[in-house]
Amino acid sequence: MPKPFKTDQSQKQFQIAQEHLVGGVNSPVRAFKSVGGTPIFFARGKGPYLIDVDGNRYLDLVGSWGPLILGHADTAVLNLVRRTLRKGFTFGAPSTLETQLAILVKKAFPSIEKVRFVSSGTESVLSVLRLARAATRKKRIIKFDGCYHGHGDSLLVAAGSGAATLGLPDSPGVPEEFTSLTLSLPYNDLASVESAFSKYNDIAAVIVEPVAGNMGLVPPKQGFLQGLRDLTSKNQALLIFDEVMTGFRVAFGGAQELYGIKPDLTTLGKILGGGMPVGAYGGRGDLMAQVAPEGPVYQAGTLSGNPVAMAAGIATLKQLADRVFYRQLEENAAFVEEGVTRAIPKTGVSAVFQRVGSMATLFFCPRAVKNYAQAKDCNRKKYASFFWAMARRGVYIPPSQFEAWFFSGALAKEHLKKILKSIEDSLKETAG
Ligand code: KE4
Repeated sequence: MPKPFKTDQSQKQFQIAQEHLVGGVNSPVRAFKSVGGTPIFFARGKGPYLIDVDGNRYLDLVGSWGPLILGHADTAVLNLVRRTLRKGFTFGAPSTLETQLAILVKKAFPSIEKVRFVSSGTESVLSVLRLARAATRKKRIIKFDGCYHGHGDSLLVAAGSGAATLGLPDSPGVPEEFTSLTLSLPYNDLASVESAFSKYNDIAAVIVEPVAGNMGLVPPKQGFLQGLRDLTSKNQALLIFDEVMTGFRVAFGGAQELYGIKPDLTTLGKILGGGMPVGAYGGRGDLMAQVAPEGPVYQAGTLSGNPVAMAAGIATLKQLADRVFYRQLEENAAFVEEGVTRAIPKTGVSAVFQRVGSMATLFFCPRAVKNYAQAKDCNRKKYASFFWAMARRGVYIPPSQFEAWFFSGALAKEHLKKILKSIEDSLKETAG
C-alpha cells in the first residue's frame, strides 16, 4: 500500500483561496469537481516532477494542460527568460524576439504564411473566427461536440474540457443569438458535415481539433480530416485547425504534419509559449492580410508578443525543431501504451487506452471512444477513484475524464516504469 498521502496544506490553502478567488481557482477544471476532494496546490516543479504544498512529489502527466513538453523549469528556457527579463518585461512595441518566434512557427507550419501573436488560445480562436467570417462574408461556423476551443461565447456549445467536466455544455450568459450561428456536429461524422453544407449556404468555416483532446483523447477517423478539407474547399468555406493543444505536440508541425492536411488557418498556444501566456493564429497570406493594420479586421492586445513570453517560446521551439526529440517521445509514450494495454485485462477493469503521439487518455469504458457521446458514457466515478489512486502513488494525471494526458521529454525509462506500475496497481485498486 502506498505511503500515507497528506493533503493538510492543500486543504488549508484551498479554504483561504475560496474566500478570495471564485471557486478558489482561476480555471474551473482545476477545482477537481469531477474527481472530488480538495484541489492539490503545487509549490514547484522541476523536470518530470511536481511537488505540492504538503511535500508530496508526483510524476506530472498534465504539464500544465500541455505547454510543458520539455518538463518543468527547463534550463535553456529559464536561462533565456532570465536574460530577457533583465532587458525589460514588455515594450508595447515591436521587438526582434517576436519576429524570431514567428520564423520558428513558419518553419514548423508551412501552411502559415503570416502569424499574429496573442496571449491565449481563446484569444487566437476568437480572432481567427472573426477573420474567417470577414474573409468569406458568411456567418455560420461548424464545430464538433466535445471539442473545446476556449471560452469565446459562440463556441460554448457542446464544448469539451472544463465545460464538459462541469456538465455545462452551454454556459448561462451567452445569448442564443451568439450561438445560433454555431452548428455543433458529432466528431468523426463526415456525413453530418456533408448534410450541413447541403442545408446551409452561409457556412464561413469548420473549426476542428484535428486530434481531439478535450473529450479525452479521440483520434480522427481515417479520412475524417481529408473529408473536412474537401468539403470546405468545395463549398468556399475555410478549414481551421485548432492546434492549440496538438501544435508542437503530436509533431513539430502539429496534426497537419502528422496527417498531411493543409488547413487555411491554424490556431496555436500552449507549447508555443513554453509555459508563458502565448497564443497565435496564422495561415494563408491572402487571409491574414485582412487583419489590422494591413486590413480592416480588428484585433489587438497589450501584451501580445511581449519579449519575455517570446523568449520562453523561442527557447522551447529551438529544442523541438530538430525533431529527434519526437522520436524519443513517441518511443516512450508507445512503451506506456503497450504496457497499459497489456495490463488492463489482468485488472478486472473495463478500460481502454487511446493515444496519438504524447497525448493519451485512459477511458473507463469497454470499447474505443470515437466521439463525445461515447466519451460521456464512460464510468467517471471509476475515473475519479483511479485519479486518487494514482495521486497516492505519486503520479499526477488530469482531474477529469474529459482531458488528455501529456508525456513530457523529461520522463526517463525509470519514470515510465513507475507510471506503468502505478497504473496497473491503481486499476486493480479501482476494480475492487
Ligand atoms: P486557453 O485560452 O486556455 O489558452 O486555450 C483555449 C483552448 C483552445 N483550443 C484548444 C484545443 C484547447 O485545448 C484550449 C484549452 N485547453 C484547456 C485544457 N483542455 C485549458 C485548460 C483550462 O481550461 O484550464
